[in-house]
Amino acid sequence: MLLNYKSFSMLKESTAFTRDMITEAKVAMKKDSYFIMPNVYSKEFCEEIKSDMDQVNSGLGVEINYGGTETRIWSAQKRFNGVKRFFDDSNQFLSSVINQDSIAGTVLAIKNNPLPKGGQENIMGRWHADSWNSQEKVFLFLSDTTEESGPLEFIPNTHKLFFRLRKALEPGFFFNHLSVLKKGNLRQYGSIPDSKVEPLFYRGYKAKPVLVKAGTVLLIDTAKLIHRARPCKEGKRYALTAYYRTGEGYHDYDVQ
Ligand SMILES: O=C(O)CCC(=O)C(=O)O
Ligand SMILES: [Fe+2]
Repeated sequence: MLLNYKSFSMLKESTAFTRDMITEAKVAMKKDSYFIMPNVYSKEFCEEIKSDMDQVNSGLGVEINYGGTETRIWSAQKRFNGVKRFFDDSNQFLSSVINQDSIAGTVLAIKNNPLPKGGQENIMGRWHADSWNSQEKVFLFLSDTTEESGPLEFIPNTHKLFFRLRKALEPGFFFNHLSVLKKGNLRQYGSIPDSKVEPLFYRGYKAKPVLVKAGTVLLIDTAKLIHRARPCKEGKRYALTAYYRTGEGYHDYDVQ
């Protein structure tokens, strides 16, 4: 009880997250490794950040991928007021949920336009888990997501220890066992081949695309749950991601 009171009292009046959200998030993270919260931020708040993002197309900490269809703006909390507020809220929220003082290493502001038609190279090989040890991310979806807009999707129940241990032993799933033997290092696959993920769907696992309205927040342990950004085919996708438990300086830039 004392611990709970302490974590509640860390919340300032102004935060977007309620005590009930924290209580429920604690339970959900232990059980499912994710928690979705609709209507945390207003449409106006999201629109302001989107128009800020539209002003930035290049410079320090800005990456353009997928033939110009994706813009990644790193350390966005240092650039935009709205993102700074999300960063502060998210830090307080996550600190309370995991009972550990936490500050996001960076906030990524990401924007996707539809991929050029044809070409499979940007479609396959997207499934992955971020690392072995827990790594929380807090997403704020700034635009409504649809099946076609390239939503984040993940496979529930792949966070369970039994599943992960079994798959760690399966050659070519998380690890390339041949290279482990040869080089003696446990190199994790940057991606899990689609051919290894598809059989999961025949065995009862189901991908869950995060289809939500703008203003929804998702807390997820992306180290544990297998996930991907589904390719964007239609519409625009804007989102923020606060990264926790990342290495020192990971995609953190000294922008003004
Ligand atoms: O952008 C996304 O929807 C997912 C990206 C991803 O893999 C991650 O944030 O870990
Ligand atoms: Fe990831």
